[in-house]
Amino acid sequence: MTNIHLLGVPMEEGAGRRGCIMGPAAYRTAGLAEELAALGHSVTDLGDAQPEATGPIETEYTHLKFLPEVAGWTRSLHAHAHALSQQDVLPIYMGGDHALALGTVTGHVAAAAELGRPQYVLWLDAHSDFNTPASSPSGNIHGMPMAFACGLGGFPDLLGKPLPAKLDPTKLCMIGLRSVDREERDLLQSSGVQAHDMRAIDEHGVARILRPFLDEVAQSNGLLHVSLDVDFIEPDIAPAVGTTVPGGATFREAHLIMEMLHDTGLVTSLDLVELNPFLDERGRTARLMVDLTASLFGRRVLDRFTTSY
Ligand code: EXY
Ligand code: MN
Ligand code: MN
Ligand code: MN
Repeated sequence: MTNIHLLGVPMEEGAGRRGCIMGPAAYRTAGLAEELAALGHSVTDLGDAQPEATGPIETEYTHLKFLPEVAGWTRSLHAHAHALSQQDVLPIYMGGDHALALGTVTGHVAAAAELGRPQYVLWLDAHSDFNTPASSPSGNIHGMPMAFACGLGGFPDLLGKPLPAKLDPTKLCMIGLRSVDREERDLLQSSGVQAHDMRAIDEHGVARILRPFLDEVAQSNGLLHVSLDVDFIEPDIAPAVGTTVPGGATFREAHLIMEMLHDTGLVTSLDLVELNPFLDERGRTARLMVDLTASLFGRRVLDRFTTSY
């Protein structure tokens, strides 16, 4: 039994189009809390987080969009994540766009450093979200959170203080990549991120890619934050996302990852991001994300007697 705390993050300013603000409500409507409780977990819905108020944020990179708003969310979520990691709970951040990881990941990394335990991150995404302000082609900050968490240069003062601890890029494993900008790719490779593109899944399967990473987390007594972007999944079955890229993970590949994560018992925090309910088809993407989360928390595929999509 896990003590799960749900925190809604109704933010959309990091993304290039509107709609992710409705994500937390869609997870509640799709029954996330009820599904997790039915698996025997204790579930507390903390309601929605609020951004801190900030003044203007200075930067030489004038193409960065919604800087004060994103900074306000980053400060708030960093504090929430840091505080939640000091309780005996497993937080699920119901996004909201992927810029929320600027706060959640840095908050968990800071808390892990205080504990003296290594923090690992599993990034399930079509994109590596490893742009810096200088490399970003769009100015959309949801394309940058992992570069920020790893301490790459050029970022304005989003956190309101220096990063308390940097994420070690060699402890960051990305799976599902199929849209990486040119300069972003160079940054990824020079940083030593464990990056796996869709071709790696095609050639080896998800189990062979994931298992060595999970073994590494276990052997080093690490903490594991998982960040699941809707666009990791094939858009034919998960259309409710503003950044669809064809050739994503199949239903079974995504579930297998969740099932393997459950078996290890290593996951200590989770982001569910980029769900844009405005783009959904009768709630099917929200329900798929709930089902994947349920697999991560112990639901077995053979226990599913209905297919509602
Ligand atoms: N790499 C592109 C950019 O930086 O604009 C696209 C980023 C999309 C990010 C989505 C959420 O994963
Ligand atoms: Mn993303
Ligand atoms: Mn602290
Ligand atoms: Mn993405």
